[in-house]
Amino acid sequence: MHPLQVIGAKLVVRAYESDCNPRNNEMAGSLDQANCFTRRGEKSIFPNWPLARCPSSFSASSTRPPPPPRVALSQFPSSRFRRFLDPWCSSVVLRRSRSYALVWHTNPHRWVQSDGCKSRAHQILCIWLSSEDLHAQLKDMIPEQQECLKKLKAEHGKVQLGNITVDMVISGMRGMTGLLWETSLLDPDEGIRFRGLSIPECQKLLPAASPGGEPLPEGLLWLLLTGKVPNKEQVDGLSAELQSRAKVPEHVFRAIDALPVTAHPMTQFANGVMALQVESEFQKAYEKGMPKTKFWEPTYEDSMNLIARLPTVASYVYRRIYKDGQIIPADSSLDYAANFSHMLGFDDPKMLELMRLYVTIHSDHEGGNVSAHTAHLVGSALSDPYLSFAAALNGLAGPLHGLANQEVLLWIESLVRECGEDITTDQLKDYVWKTLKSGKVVPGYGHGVLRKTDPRYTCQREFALKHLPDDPFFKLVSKLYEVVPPILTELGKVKNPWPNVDAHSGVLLKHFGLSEARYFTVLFGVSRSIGIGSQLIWDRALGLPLERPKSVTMDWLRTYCRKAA
Ligand code: NMX
Ligand code: MLT
Repeated sequence: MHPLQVIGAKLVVRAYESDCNPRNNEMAGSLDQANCFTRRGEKSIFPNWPLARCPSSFSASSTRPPPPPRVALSQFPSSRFRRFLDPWCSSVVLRRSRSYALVWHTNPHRWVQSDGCKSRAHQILCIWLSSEDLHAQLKDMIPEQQECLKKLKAEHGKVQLGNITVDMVISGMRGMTGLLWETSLLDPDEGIRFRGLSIPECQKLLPAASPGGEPLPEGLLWLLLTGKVPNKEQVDGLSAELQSRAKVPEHVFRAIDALPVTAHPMTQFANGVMALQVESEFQKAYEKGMPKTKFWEPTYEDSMNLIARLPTVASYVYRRIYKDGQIIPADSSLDYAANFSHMLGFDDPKMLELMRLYVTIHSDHEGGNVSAHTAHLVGSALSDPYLSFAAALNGLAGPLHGLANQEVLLWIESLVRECGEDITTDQLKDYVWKTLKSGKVVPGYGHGVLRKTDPRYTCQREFALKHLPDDPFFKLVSKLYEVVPPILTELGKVKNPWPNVDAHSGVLLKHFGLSEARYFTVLFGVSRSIGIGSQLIWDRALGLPLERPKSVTMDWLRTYCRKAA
């Protein structure tokens, strides 16, 4: 392969004679392609690059640098670049940033005459990752967003957003605006918007595995982090980057194995996440000492590594508990969600599509929900993303939050056990009332913010109508949609009688064979890492401070109200 050759449709390689600084030479190809510049040289090959960054084995004064050692090109963020570089056999990365990588390599096919002897051609290859690279985009965006926040604070810092009532203080801060959360916003009637895009808009705009398919969660990750809709190449690059980060250290599995196999899957999963923390880049960098302006960089590394590694940890938990510990290795040809489904043991193409949809829609739900808020709170103490996310998982494991998906399927299964599958509307009503009268909530219904049917429920319903319209459990879920809201309304106190995301997810998974309800919240957790990880990066990039709201006692409230009256 010759360096001047155009490789595939994406890589443009040009011979380049003088300055190879990619920042100064935006010459090859379009910006949404990865541009590669090559420069040949036997000596004085580093006029523009700091020598301190070169391998110690050679310097600018060397007439003929020794061939660089063979290095694993796994240091590259994308397997595409690895594939591209492999044919040159021996290459060494001289300098690597997120926006470009400068590589010294020896071309085994090309010999040059120099100082009277023949040697292999050495070349400097500069790969500009440019817009293919998420980190580079973020780096460009951050100063601008920091300025926006500074301006907002300076110009509007004293503007009131509402009154805090005693009710709000007593009732779990409901309706109190108190958090900055950039990645998504929840409207009580419309539902979630990810960086301004509704779920149907995401389904239309985000790249899919095949045309017309469900969005790839990698695309959503890109959107949450940058606010921009990525193209397919960018999403494929991100898939490859996540794959290259996905290796889970052995001790994580041993940490999970230390728990009884009967431990709840969420306990095993959270334990695995805590074990992953051993590799935190943020913790290492903080211990060494780093300026506040750099905090976001190791947070990025940790968040991306965490997101990348969770499917392996989560599927290990599943296979350990339910499949006699028979682990299925990752398939690097698959995207993030499809590979997760594959490692769990489900390869039906429709299940892969379901997993893409599932991971996308569960990823983020603005900042005030228990899991996201917990991560934000813990992260505000500069606890690293692993610690923050493990804390979030423990909140997600509660039945009023993420565990509701487990509760819904168990509740429906117990209904079927009691009344059979051909249940009448009256039987269904009786069952709902029986649940309420026993002091339990109807799982999957109601919400702290939403006041209409959750659009996440609606898109799952549409998925079911398309792929499994005759599934008996789907039919039951549809009947419950007719029966439950009027009953909850009749109860008088329920602010939102409509179904939320958890009312639907279980029956879809069950249809494709993933029927172990106790495991469902782990799937929710894997997905939630995408929203939480993205926001943690922005928390650190924007320099958000320690979260520390004021609390008061009942006595304080009484005295205050007496004085105010
Ligand atoms: N079944 C029975 N009672 C309910 C329900 C329900 N589905 N939803 C709300 N209520 C009750 C609630 O318990 C409260 O009763 P009380 O005054 O006796 O304490 C009353 O109605 C008022 O609650 P709301 O203000 O409507 O709801 P709140 O914001 O406090 O709670 C949930 C929101 C989601 C915790 C609540 O609706 C619920 O418990 N739903 C069932 C569990 C569930 O599906 N959770 C999943 C939420 C989504 N997620 O994935 O996290
Ligand atoms: C979520 O996805 O986090 C739930 O819908 C709960 C919430 O938003 O409060």
